[in-house]
Amino acid sequence: MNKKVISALLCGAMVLGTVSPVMAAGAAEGKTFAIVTKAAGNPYNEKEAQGFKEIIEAEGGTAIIKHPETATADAQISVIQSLISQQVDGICIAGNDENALQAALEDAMNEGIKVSCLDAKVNPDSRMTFVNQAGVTEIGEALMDAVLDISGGEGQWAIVSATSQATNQNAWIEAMKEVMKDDKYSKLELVEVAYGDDEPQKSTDVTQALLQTYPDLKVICASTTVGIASAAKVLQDNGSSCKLTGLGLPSEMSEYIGDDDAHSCPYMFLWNPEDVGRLGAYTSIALVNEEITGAVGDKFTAGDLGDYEVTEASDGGTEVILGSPFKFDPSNIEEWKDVY
Ligand code: RAM
Repeated sequence: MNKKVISALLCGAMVLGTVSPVMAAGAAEGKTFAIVTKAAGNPYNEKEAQGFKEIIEAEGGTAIIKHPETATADAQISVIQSLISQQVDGICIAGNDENALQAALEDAMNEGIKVSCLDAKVNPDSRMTFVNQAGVTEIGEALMDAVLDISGGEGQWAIVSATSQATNQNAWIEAMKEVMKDDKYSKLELVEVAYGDDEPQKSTDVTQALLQTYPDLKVICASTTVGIASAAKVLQDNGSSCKLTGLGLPSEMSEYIGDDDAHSCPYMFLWNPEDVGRLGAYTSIALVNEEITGAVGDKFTAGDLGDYEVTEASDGGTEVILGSPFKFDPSNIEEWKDVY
């Protein structure tokens, strides 16, 4: 069939309404899409950016990857300003602060740049939609049940988080606290939330400090991939009786996952960070092509990831949820450690 016949048939089908809004091949053609992560030196951020770039380039666009020097709002503001002057078409950002980026991101949107966020959200006025890795409550439940199970149902536990401003971390911590109100967790005592700022050394230091301050600590839940890898090493090297769970990259955690005393982490959770980046890319493309506006009910197809719908987020803005958290334990860690 020649091209004209195919396009005539497609047009006819569209008029009849029989073709669903599948993104055309080369949907990013001639456009520039930036991803701004939290900070350089975080393998999770690098994987997100890798997934983003892969899709933008496969769709014929130009991808710009920006890893700010530090995980701060200020570092991201200067990156956003330079992307505005470069006149990019889309920005997808993992916010280091919920509100502090608003002026810069509003400037970007006023210039016609389509702004979305992924991983850690910025407030509803600062974004068109948020690509969320998994439901916040679902993550909170998975982590709390792990703490309950690994502690044997009672005792002291602590959280190792990233920065105190990280909206994803704070939302998960709030969700855990909410879940913990249920009677079945009544014998658990959350003694401290420590911040390792997604820096390996600081995460190591705060883990050591927790062990010193709370000699009876039963479980540490590290809700960050950087924090969990550092905490795993401290606990395992010390032969500590305190166990670990949280959110980690299988590639960084395989040597620590096990059911016996020689391993610090019985099991943990995550999702595919490359897929977070891929969905961020598809969302940016759909926004730039004005296939969606980021409003509740908008639908689009994200290549092999499947069909997605924009839904209402708990902060009054909107979000697109990638999927559910996945559990990594001794039975499957070998399979996953080479994947991400
Ligand atoms: C860290 C970052 C990131 C978070 C993961 C789970 O790498 O804080 O934002 O989503 O952990």
